[in-house]
Amino acid sequence: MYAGKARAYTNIALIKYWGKKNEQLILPMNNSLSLTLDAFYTETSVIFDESFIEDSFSLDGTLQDAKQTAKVSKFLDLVRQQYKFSLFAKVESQNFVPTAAGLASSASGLAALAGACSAALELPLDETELSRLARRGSGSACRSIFGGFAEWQKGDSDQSSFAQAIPADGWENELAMLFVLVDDGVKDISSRDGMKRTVETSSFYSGWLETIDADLATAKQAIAKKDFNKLGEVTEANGLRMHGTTLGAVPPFTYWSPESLNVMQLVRAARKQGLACYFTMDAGPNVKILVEKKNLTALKNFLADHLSEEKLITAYAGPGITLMPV
Ligand code: 2P0
Repeated sequence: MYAGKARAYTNIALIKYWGKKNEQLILPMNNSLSLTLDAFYTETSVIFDESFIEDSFSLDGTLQDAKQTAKVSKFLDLVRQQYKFSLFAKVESQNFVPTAAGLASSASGLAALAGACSAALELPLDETELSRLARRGSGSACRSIFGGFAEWQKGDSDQSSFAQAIPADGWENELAMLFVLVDDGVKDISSRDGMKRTVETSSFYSGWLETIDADLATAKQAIAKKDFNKLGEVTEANGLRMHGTTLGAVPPFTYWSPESLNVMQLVRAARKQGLACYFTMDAGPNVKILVEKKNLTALKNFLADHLSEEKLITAYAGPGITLMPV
């Protein structure tokens, strides 16, 4: 029997990953930059054993169906193939999210799975290699190997595409991210499908690629200088540009709901009152607001006049992946 367990935290991109140049290897079109957060994480244990006749996967104590298990098996197949191993596995995952608000993340999930596999099989992986392995499960997972800020270097091969930490001299601990949960009845388009459709059909996608390097450079400069407004401005602009590409896709789509737009307007209104805060969004209607810790209470007070408090979840910078006792 080979057993391992890991905990990985989710991350939110400030400069987004949007589009693959190689779907099988999950090589992205552009570099991305994220902040790992403490509020949402996944713990996953993996046991490989001769007695198992197939892979099984349970999430939050519930055994998953064939479709859900197939996604996990696909990753396990990769590990088995890469490390010349043939046993089936029992995978047990627990998502720790403050509410059942659809915030479960493939980043924390696949990073934890990669970590648990590497622990179980005692693979001698350093952080770079673990990041590469997690990337094969889900692109954004490669950034969750690291705490604080991380940049995913797109690379041009399996070998050269991985994330690395961006040291910020502890500045990340002065920041907060406020999640605003937005109810939405619309059926999701997964980020995987959404980015694929955008790359293949959006006439705006070339504009995304033309501006990404400048955004990334601005974000890294802002981190180096601990310049919150500069980081916030480029975060907000880059997120909007990513979402802009979806409107040029065929057929067009958007992850925004009317309530998302309301929250964006509230952030702009807060800024007009002198409160420095900036929004970003991912492949869903929730809005995340980047704010300095010292202004968090003021921001919450401002939002309280417009939103119910249950819609808000506060997150701070989180740590990198940790291996745990089984
Ligand atoms: C990001 N997203 O940088 C971007 C912004 C969503 C919007 O990475 O296909 O689940 O597994 O590589 O990592 C979500 O995409 O996609 C994502 P796959 P993933 O955070």
